[in-house]
Amino acid sequence: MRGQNYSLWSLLKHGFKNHQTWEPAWERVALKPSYDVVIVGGGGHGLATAYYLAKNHPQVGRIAVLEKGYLGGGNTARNTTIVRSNYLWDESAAIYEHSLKLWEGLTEDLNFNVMFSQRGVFNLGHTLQDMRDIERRVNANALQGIDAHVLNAREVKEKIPQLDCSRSRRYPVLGASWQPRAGIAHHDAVARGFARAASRLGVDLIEGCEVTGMDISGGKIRGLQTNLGMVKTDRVGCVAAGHSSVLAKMAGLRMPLESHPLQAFVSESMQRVIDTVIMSNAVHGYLSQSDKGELVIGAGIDSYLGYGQRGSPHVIEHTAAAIIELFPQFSRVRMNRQWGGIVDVTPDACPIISKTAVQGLFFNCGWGTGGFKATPGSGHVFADMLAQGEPNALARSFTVDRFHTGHLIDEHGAAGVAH
Ligand code: FAD
Ligand code: PYC
Repeated sequence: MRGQNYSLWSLLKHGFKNHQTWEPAWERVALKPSYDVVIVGGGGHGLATAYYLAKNHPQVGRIAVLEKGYLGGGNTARNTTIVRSNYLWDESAAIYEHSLKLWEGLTEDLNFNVMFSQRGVFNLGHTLQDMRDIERRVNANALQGIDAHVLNAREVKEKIPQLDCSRSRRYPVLGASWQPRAGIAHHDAVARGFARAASRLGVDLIEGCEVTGMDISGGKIRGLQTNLGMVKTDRVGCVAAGHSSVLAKMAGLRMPLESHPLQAFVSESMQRVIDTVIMSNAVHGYLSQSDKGELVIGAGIDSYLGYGQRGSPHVIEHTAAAIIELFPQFSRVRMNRQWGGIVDVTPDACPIISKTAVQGLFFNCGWGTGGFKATPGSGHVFADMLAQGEPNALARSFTVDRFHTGHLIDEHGAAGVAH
């Protein structure tokens, strides 16, 4: 429990008292009638935004995070926690690498163990075109100062002995890209760590508070309607992942976003067999093993649009087949749970971090299937935007204007999950 201020003695003491004397990690407060800045969405990104805003820009004044459910209960709770920065284009590699560097110091910064484990990520190549794309991306990463390597099939087999690399497979493994500094973190710990740190800096975290409308007049945001009453504010940051289009509509805006289900599932717990993260776009599946011993398995997106957090059974079937293709020995592992989240995908598979036509209203969305890894970086740059009203150098390329100017940043190949 490094970094959490819990000695063994205090764990035993609180454990025997049924946790009744534990201090709450963050303060429960009532919604106030007005704030200087309101962040809509209490997922990892919203909480990170609040934390960096309060920490780096205390002059902005009173900050609230409004969350319709419970903190970190959306995609933050539902994702498979892969963190890496091996994107193709300089703009995205820079923002994800900024995030990865923040991950590397996050436990210390928050004084909360976010269980960031740099166990490496492999992106497998199964065709000559896959291998050409991998080489191109790894070469770009070398120029960007990002640790990435091309491995051939023999080198992959040495590092992942359990992987079936035989040439007779339907999709033989020809090689992989490997980022050693990549890995996984604990999703709940990340949300709680940011929530606790933000609360300690005076941010009001309001759960069960759904934004239902926006007060806009004279082209400016004046306040928000919520199920708990009206809130006056002249600065709003929307960080609502799969529901960004719903919020945009309240302001009369249309974002270039599609909302798709994305599924994952976990197996029963077992001894440690996999100590890294393996992804394959060609067979449509990826996997790691949690600290509890479960195989954490994810799929490509469900192709239809929708807000149901479930997904269709055929995607589960297809993904299970893909995993067995890679690891035939897992065919007898039993699955425990399956779920879906809603991801908001942009036409170029890159996020939108932007002001809008409504003065004082900002959006941070469109992280699609890959936003967990961006949590600290996204919060950091969006906090700058909310404080200064303009994007900082890392966010500048991600404004919504790019869909008018045509300066798209196509990261479909690096998205890691088949779209
Ligand atoms: P969320 O945690 O969804 O936060 C948004 C919050 O806004 C929610 O809590 C929601 O309740 C709230 N909200 C919405 N509307 C309102 C409203 N009107 N009023 C108040 N609150 C509102 N990314 C990776 O980098 N690596 C991965 O391995 C990975 N795996 C994934 C696997 C799955 C199955 C899924 C679904 C996603 C995965 N992702 C992954 C993507 C990642 O989860 C998201 O990009 C990221 O979590 C988005 O963060 P967030 O904090 O914005 O979202
Ligand atoms: O972006 O690396 C990623 C990812 C993995 C699984 C879902 N997204």
